[in-house]
Amino acid sequence: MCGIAVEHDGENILSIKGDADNVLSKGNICAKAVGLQDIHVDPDRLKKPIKKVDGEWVEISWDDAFEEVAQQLADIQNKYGKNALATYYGRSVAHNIGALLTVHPVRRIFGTENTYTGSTVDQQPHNFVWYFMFGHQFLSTIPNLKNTDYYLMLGTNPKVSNGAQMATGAHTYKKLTAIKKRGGKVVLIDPRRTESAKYCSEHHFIKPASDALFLIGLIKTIFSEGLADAGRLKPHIKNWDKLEPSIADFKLSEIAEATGISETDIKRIAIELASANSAVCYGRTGLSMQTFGGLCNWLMMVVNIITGNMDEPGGMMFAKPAIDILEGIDDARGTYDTFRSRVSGRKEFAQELPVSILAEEIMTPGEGQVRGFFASAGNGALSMPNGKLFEEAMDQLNFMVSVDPYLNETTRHANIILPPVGHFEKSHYDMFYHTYDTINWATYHPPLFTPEAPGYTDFEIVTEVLRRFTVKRATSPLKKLRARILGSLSKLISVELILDLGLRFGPYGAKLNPFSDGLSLKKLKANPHGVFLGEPEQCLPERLFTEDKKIDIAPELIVNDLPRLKSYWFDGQHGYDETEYDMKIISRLTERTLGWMHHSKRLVRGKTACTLLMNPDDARDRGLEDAEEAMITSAAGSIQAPVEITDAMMRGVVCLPHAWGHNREGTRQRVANAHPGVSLNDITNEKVMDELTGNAVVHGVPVKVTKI
Ligand SMILES: Nc1nc2c(c(=O)[nH]1)N[C@H]1C(S)=C(S)[C@@H](COP(=O)(O)OP(=O)(O)OC[C@H]3O[C@@H](n4cnc5c(=O)[nH]c(N)nc54)[C@H](O)[C@@H]3O)O[C@H]1N2
Ligand SMILES: Nc1nc2c(c(=O)[nH]1)N[C@H]1C(S)=C(S)[C@@H](COP(=O)(O)OP(=O)(O)OC[C@H]3O[C@@H](n4cnc5c(=O)[nH]c(N)nc54)[C@H](O)[C@@H]3O)O[C@H]1N2
Ligand SMILES: [Mo]
Repeated sequence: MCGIAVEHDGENILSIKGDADNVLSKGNICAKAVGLQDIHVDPDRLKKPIKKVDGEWVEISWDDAFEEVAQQLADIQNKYGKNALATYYGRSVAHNIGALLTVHPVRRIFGTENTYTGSTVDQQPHNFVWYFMFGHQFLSTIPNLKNTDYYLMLGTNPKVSNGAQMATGAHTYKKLTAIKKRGGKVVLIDPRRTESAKYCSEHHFIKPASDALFLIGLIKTIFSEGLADAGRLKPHIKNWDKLEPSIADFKLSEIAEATGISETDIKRIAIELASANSAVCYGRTGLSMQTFGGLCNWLMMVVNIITGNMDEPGGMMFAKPAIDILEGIDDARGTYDTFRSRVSGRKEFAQELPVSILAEEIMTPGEGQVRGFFASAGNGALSMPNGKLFEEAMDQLNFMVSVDPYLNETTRHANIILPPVGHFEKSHYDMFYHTYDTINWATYHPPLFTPEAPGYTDFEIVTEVLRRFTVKRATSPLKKLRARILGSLSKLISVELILDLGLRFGPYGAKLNPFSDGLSLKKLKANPHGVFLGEPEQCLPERLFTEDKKIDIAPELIVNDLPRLKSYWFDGQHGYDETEYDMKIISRLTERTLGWMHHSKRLVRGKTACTLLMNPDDARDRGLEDAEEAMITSAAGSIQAPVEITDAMMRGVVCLPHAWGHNREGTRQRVANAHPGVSLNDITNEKVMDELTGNAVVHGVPVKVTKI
């Protein structure tokens, strides 16, 4: 979302710099922005549809491609039923307006229960908790770092990630420094002393997956010290009396032992946080992609609420985006357990099933078996737990289409790849991420270059497939005619039309008044650096989506997961053999790049990013030297990576970046393949998930590490 200034000569990009006048980012950018230049000119980026014929890829016309994709997908549903077709979107949908706008129609028109996204290897436990506490899965809490006096963060590494669920305009670490400068405190809880630690006041190692216990320790202390006070929100909270009893069984001494953080520190942090003028407790993927993702996210909300920091400056606040997607679509609020998966009976959340079960849905015969696959914007082979199994599964499909600009580890399993135009060849408005705004603002970017003809955006590709699919699925000539007419009419709907209407009828909109100064697409076009719409403002209880307009501080379903936490940590019910697997592996992001940007030469050059971080004592015990290749084995398999010895790792925990492993045959990505690394998800376990939410567990996977 950072504003970038692209200097070009009409065809070639000459430079990419931070846009100093951008309302949000004020000139800050990270390396990834600059890397876009390489992606733009990468000869491996696909420009035309390709089809696999006898194992070879051949270019085909767009018309043939659309026709065949629509026919194949329709045939599968005609023959085997709706659920025989699965859909999947990865992360490149999130900052991609055209792709994003296809999610809803794809769900409606394909109508399959086999709907999957990268959310369930990511942030879904946040959405789950917001749904049960606030009544809407996207009523997202955003840390108001600008005004806070005390920032407790767990399982997030903002120096590298820029903070994740807060649209921050890069250089988030500057905000940490600013908190300290004004006399505040920043506390980091992470099994690794990360790149962010040096911008914090203190860092504590924590044993992977024990954060829920740590948070319970804080909550118990806040109550026992008489510091629990929800302030202004008190009358709008229900089930307050159920909270303390639900955690009564957990003892501080046992929590200290399990987490590795002393009782004194837990108590001190709790008292400091609760006594600060303003404070905020935030955690991201280290908390959501672990065994207790749901509990962690609930307990974080509880900490913020009982210290009076929910919907308060310096605490958790809420964005008020120019296009309010929360008000737009009613069924986007969330749903739970309205259907279950065929093979293992997993519950849906928000009309999605956990991506971890996709392989079994493809590989298990029987009625409703997945045979067709529509995939877009994700490289699941590297990003899903047990990606190797997922690759085997994709090979068993009758038909797979990928909407993706690259022939990579995932799309190589497709029958047809439909590549959207480049990132500078389509317009952009960050519809989804504005719900995570740290300031309220809006910006629109027109396309910079004209694509090679014909050149279709994600939106145009997917809507065309849907149009033809609908005609092919229609069961009578009359229905076909209707589908054709509706299809033609739907061509009048463009991304720009949706944006203009969304902006005009949003909270800052001009409506249809030509004299209004309110927002419209025209106004955004006239303000290329963005339009500032104000600091976050208090909005509760009005903004709550619960029927009774109350926050449920102890949702029964979530509270009922506490016995699992207890038996995992205190009764040895963790489901793996500790003598065999004596270490835990966690992930890290790569600072300069991310998955699909491994195609950028300037981002991947230099020494390999794909090293196994290990504590010196653990290395010595195993006779491992720095830079030596080690074998890492889990219940799912083995990989090898060079060891990087560092006391930044907690004992018993090792760390590898994810999204690497460009060592598969049959891809077309010379830059990435020249810097392969290994895929951590070759050894993560798709069978282990957060039982409450169904989210994948990629942090804290039990492994053994041995000398080769
Ligand atoms: N450069 C770069 N930036 C990115 C991305 C990228 O790939 N590269 N990806 C983007 C995306 S899609 C996302 S979702 C965000 C993610 O943003 P963040 O969540 O901030 O990402 P991570 O750096 O993975 O932070 C997770 C942290 O959790 C820690 N951790 C692991 N297990 C545990 C545990 O059990 N307890 C605790 N307390 N900590 C644990 C890890 O050591 C790590 O430091 O980043 C975004 N930004
Ligand atoms: N072990 C482990 N696993 C993880 C994580 C972890 O920390 N550790 N992190 C998880 C998280 S937070 C995330 S978000 C996922 C990320 O995993 P993925 O969602 O798989 O993300 P990428 O690997 O970046 O793949 C993005 C895909 O989008 C394609 N693409 C790029 N631009 C466009 C476009 O404009 N349109 C379309 N249609 N496609 C495009 C790329 O070619 C690529 O195929 O991984 C998850 N998996
Ligand atoms: Mo993510």
